[in-house]
Amino acid sequence: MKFNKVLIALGLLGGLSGAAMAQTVLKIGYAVAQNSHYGDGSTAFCNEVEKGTQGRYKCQHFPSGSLGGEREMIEAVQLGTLDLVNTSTGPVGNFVPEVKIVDIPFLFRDYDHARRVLDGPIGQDILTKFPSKGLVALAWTENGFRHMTNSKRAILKPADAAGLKMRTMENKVHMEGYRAFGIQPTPMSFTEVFGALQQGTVDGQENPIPVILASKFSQVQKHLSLTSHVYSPALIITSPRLMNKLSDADKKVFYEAGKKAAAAQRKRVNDDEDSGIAQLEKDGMSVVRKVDGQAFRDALRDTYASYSKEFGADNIRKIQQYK
Ligand code: EAX
Repeated sequence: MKFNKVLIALGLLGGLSGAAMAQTVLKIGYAVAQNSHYGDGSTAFCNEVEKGTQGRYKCQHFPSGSLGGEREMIEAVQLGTLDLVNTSTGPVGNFVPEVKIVDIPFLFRDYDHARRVLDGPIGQDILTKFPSKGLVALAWTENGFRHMTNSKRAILKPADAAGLKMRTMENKVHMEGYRAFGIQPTPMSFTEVFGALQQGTVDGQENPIPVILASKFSQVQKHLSLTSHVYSPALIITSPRLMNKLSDADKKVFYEAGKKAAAAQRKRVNDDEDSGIAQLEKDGMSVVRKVDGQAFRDALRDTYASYSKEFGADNIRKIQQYK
């Protein structure tokens, strides 16, 4: 009799641990190398999910655009062939138009301003617009303030950038602004940028320091100008399909993991900004620190009039004046 009880207990234990330990592997994709701000953010997210679900969920990383560019990965999340993507807002406006307003050049004063707007009611309200598009945005992570690089000449003011063929993200708000600087914007997926710079298909591109570092653009670009012409937010995005499978407790874990990802990714952006410019100089880039920012803002005056028509002057002012 006693032996049976032990057998039954063992059976139950085996069953329980088997069931409890059933593990779901989630695929998470991002366009930049794993040793980067995106890698840090995604790793912090996955560690928190694994810990918070006692190992019932863990991640498999697909960095460096190994599953395609950001637009393709967002489509894959919508289709259910990818579970998670950590992406810039670059192509997101094509899926969720309400996001486009945060891509306006010179909209944010500095990192503190941008982070508080996105974590505050304005940013959180934008996240509520995703489910109706078959997506769920778990949190605002970060790409960083974008700067211009090119192989031709130093850029101090718009006139220096005029005529340059610059790769841009697939983002109409950016392209409209860059045309006002006289740039010929050439939208392409991030997965093609290094090759296009190397072959000279384009003269330059624009990205935050962490991306320029992680993607070794110093090997194919001579000039870096610290234009800070636009703040580039990022997001961790999944699908209603995945979220609907989660218990309420696990949903909480995923949103908490989003916060952890944001903190880790923003920290890496800060660190890369602190040490990265000197590193890029060491790697042979010639850096313009004193850019005429006002001249770039002035060049955007008419474009801001069209942004106001598209997004509403009040909405833009609300963000600009957010304390
Ligand atoms: O999000 O496409 C870009 O230039 C982005 O900054 C890059 O994919 C990282």
